[in-house]
Amino acid sequence: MKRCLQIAKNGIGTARPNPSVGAVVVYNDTIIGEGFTSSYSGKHAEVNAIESVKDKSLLKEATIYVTLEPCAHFGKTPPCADLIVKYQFKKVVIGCVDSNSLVAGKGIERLKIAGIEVVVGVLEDECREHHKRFFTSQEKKRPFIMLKWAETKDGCIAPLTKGENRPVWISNPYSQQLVHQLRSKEHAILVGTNTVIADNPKLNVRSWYGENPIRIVLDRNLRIPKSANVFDKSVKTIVITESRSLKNKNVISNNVEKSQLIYEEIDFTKKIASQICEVLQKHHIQSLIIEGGTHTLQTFIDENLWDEAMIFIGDCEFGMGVKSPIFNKTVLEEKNIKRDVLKIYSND
Ligand code: AOF
Ligand code: ZN
Repeated sequence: MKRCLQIAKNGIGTARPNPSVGAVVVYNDTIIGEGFTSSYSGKHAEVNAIESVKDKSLLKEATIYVTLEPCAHFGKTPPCADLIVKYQFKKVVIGCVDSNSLVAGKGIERLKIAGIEVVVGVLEDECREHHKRFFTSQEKKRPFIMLKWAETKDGCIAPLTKGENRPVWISNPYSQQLVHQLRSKEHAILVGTNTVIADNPKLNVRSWYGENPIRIVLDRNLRIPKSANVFDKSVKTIVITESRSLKNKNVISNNVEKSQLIYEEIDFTKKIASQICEVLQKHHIQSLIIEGGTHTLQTFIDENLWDEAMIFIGDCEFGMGVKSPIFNKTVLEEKNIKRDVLKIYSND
């Protein structure tokens, strides 16, 4: 199962919104095949693992290990459980159950009915952690949300003065690379209007390899200039705005699938994080990294819509500056939910 988790990492960022599953075929204590989920709408991990086995006659005596319950439905591909039954595997070892209602135990049931020995729950926590983006979107009907910011030793996220000096680099070059690695794993990246106007970020993956996330920008009054990097059309950008401003500017969003620039309307007078989550769910966006600014991050914290936070803490001090977001301790305690807050210091 550890090997399954290792190879499953290869599909993060490409399999989505499918979970990147890892599968390993073992015969006589030897790995004879392995595979992970192909790019979206492609083959599932089990299919790739089985196809990689040269001598299919060995499968009758083999065990297949998978991080996620084999599927039982006809989606973009036929059921993996049927394929495992067809080859009469001896045993199937599963990391965790698939919470997709189309599967949810039906894959396990099908294998058992066919007389195959099934073991469920091997490295279950690690497998659920690996599939956290998929599980969050299936179970909470919203994307997995990672908060990310850099702050100074005195708890500032940005200097007070805007303009020429921005963006100000708080953390070190290694953390910049880590941020780009994080971006390559997440499906979308979100920032608020002020961050776009002050920093003109590209929000893409540069110091790492992998796919660029879809850019989500909040722009209530359509204040972001058309020349901003987020509108360079190199990556899909979704602008979250207010219907009033959309009507005023006469912007039409059509052909949503193909368009590189999409406008979505929400009501900014109500809680906005939950509305943003609904928009992202509609676009099948499975995970989101929020990179600021303070106000945007704080909105998601206050509405309790986040899963992990990564905070880079630099060596410098701003004295006067924009304060970084604050976690609401009572929400954490009341909800008793496992929250991951990772602090990374400049000299780490
Ligand atoms: C597996 N193995 O490698 C993955 C599974 O539309 P489809 O056919 O691609 O099915 C997508 C669903 O299948 C997905 O929502 C999840 O429940 C499961 N993913 N299952 O047996 C895999 N990626
Ligand atoms: Zn499958």
